[in-house]
Amino acid sequence: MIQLNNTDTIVAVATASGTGAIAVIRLSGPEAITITNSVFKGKDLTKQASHTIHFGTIRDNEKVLDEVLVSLFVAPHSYTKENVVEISCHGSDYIVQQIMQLLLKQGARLANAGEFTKRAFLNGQFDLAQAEAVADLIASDSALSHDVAMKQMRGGFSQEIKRLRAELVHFASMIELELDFGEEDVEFADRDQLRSLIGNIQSIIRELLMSFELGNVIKNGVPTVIVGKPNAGKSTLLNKLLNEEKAIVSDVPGTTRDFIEDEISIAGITFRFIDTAGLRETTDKVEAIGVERTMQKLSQSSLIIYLFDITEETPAKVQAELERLNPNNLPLVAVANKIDQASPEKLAAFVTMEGLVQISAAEGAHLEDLKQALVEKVNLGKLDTQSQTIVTNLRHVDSLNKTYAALDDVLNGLGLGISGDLVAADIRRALYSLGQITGEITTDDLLDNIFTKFCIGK
Ligand SMILES: Nc1nc2c(ncn2[C@@H]2O[C@H](COP(=O)(O)OP(=O)(O)OP(=O)(O)O)[C@@H](O)[C@H]2O)c(=O)[nH]1
Ligand SMILES: [Mg+2]
Repeated sequence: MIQLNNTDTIVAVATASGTGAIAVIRLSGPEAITITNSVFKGKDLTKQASHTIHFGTIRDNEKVLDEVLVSLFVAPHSYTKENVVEISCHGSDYIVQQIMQLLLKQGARLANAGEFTKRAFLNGQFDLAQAEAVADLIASDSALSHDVAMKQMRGGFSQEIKRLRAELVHFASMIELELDFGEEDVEFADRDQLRSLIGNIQSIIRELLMSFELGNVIKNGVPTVIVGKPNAGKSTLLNKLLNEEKAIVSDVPGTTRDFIEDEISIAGITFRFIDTAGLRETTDKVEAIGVERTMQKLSQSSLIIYLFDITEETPAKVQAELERLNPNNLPLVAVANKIDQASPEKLAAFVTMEGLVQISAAEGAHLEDLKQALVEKVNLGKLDTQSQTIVTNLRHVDSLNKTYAALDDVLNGLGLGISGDLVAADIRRALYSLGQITGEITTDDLLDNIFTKFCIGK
């Protein structure tokens, strides 16, 4: 474990900047309480019990800067396991800056991004995967991403990894014990058991890796591209979905030339909608680039909305266009637009088209049907975020892949009957990769990489 330089007392504003009712300034470190006490007029904070709140004023010499509430958390009963103080002051940037400067003058130093959480990890408050989940939790913006981050923070994922690791450690030590006996031909580690354990672990890893695709959707949203011919009403639909005049709408075909995108949450799932340039043959240079980009986006998206003007099409033409645009059968929802202008005969002609959603984007009619169809296509309905472990972190994916490959080497080695020390080395390699997920194995670079992605004050 990395040795902690915990002589510093760090300080940061924990709330977002800008004017608010209240701002919170947070300190952590051995001097957190004494430094605060030196600028606080009220009770003597150094003599108060942990988990108490105290009213008083913050003073720069005799000048009162603000009336505040100070919350005390005495080591080790705090987030970082160090002394922690939270000063709740009035939420003016000016007051916050004045108090910050005062605390810095008294010997605190500005915290780096993620430094509070890094200290919490280094002091054993939680493991690395849990620490990373804190960042995910702060960034979560839908019910599902919140569920998954919360579960990871509470240790669900870590437990699974630690369990696998413990079983492997057992075998590694048995094999290493054999080595101690040198010439005597002893086998403490039952090779068949080892093989079946590795098979088990590999199948669990495969499952975890498969969950990443889903985890990614939950964390980053479902990229959903809206495509169709010019003037179909794509930009109108985007605006209606977002409830905002985000894209330019006009009756001139070829209005949209670049993507316009934004996200909303539907039934707890984040959808990232991308409006694109209408698809047609064109001699306009700029529009042609737009069309090319639409085709690119189409192939990169997880979900496609194909929108057409019902007054201009027949079912056969639409079907042909769908086959041309989506040869690989990506998840697609076909949507007929402008039903407010369609004749009854026209509407009747399309009723048999399977899975077709009919809307009027301009009037905002039947958008609920469209939303429902989108949610069904993503098919997260049966996802159980409470009991299923879902991987959302690219770093974890990388470690799981490395573990898997090392376990393959163990199996190959066993098949070839190679010597125990080589088998043990491959097992150790698998253990190393697994240990990186929860932080049993860490390096300074790894930690820096993770925690600098946090916001300051967390
Ligand atoms: N009657 C009717 N008109 C609509 C509807 N949806 C869109 N329109 C009109 O159709 C025209 C084109 O709409 P846009 O949203 O700009 O179409 P687009 O698909 O983004 O077009 P490009 O950006 O050129 O590819 C505009 O005049 C809209 O007002 C609808 O449901 N009903
Ligand atoms: Mg448009």
